[in-house]
Amino acid sequence: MTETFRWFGVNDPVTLLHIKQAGATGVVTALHHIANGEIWEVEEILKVKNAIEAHGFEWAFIESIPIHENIKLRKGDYLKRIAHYKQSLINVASCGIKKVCYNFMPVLDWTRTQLHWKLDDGSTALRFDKIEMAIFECYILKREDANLVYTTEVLQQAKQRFSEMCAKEKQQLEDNVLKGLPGTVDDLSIPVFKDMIAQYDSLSHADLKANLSYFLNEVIPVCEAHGIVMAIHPDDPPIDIMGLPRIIKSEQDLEDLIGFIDSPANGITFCTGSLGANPDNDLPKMIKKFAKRIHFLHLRNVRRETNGSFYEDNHLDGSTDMYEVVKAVLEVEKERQVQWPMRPDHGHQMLQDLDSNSAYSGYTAIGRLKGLAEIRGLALGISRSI
Ligand code: DNO
Ligand code: MN
Repeated sequence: MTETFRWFGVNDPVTLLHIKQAGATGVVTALHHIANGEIWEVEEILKVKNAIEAHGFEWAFIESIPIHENIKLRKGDYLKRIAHYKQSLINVASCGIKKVCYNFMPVLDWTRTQLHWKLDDGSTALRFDKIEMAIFECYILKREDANLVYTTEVLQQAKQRFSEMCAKEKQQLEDNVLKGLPGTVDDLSIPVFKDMIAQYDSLSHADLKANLSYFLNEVIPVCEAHGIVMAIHPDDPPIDIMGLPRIIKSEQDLEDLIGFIDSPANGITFCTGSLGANPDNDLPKMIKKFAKRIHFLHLRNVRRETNGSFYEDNHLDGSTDMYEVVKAVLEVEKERQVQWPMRPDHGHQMLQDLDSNSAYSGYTAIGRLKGLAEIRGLALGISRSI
């Protein structure tokens, strides 16, 4: 594995020098200032690339070139948006960056109900609480069919807890759910959000998969011509929420994905946090199975609770056996003579990072540095014994 770190650009309080001190050799970033669906111009790409390389880093992966909603919906000006996407791919390749992460999650990127959930040691973690999600859907979004999705038990608990929440807590929950990553969905209000969701009303899982397949059949030939690989990020959490179809959650979904177009360029970002929240996913087995199509690794651990809630645990703790994951990765790498770029996805907010909330949720320096260091040690130990 090569060690990388996500950087959100010049406005990120976690600077390139901080990343250097964490020991990473690669940086993962995007043109966060370009609106979704617009073309990434060469000049803009080079500015970011030069800043990264001036610090002695490689721009190891683009995360992400986002997919415009009209492409996911295959409606409106989607053909223009696909043409823009192709041009962005050609432009990044001409700058020498040929690895591109993306996701196909409708409306939102990852979704959590708590962004600062307090752990016993005083650090904080991202958390997805099923009851709070039900509260959001039933009482904040007021989605009519929400009560068809949740069990009676969950709905009863949601009703009870909602009745105990003060206005500030309700507002906090709304903010937490709507807070997408920078450059994805900013300043979203409930009415706008409801309209965005409503566009997916008649779209089934099969329809969304067909739209992903259509998109890939358009862009993968361009990738092949320019030596680019694409790597889809799985849905997070790996369940349907707010009535939106989620289509990259399981082993079967990944099999479907690679069947859409048979090319090494049609690849996967193997995120152990996202896939690990689904108890049916056997991660070491999936790493071996999809070895040929994995181009990028996100390593983090979630602790699954009963009823589908989970929180982000330390990288080596939680419901995923990180030893088995890293062992599978290193065995595949050895066999295939490859080195996958890896980043310690999210981390806890801890130590001095608790004094400020300026970093992006999940992307404070110290927690990720700790995760990276733990994984580095684990990998070293395993690599000496296989
Ligand atoms: C969650 C994160 C995601 C990821 C994007 C990629 O696991 O890694 O926010 O960055 O979904 O498009
Ligand atoms: Mn991830």
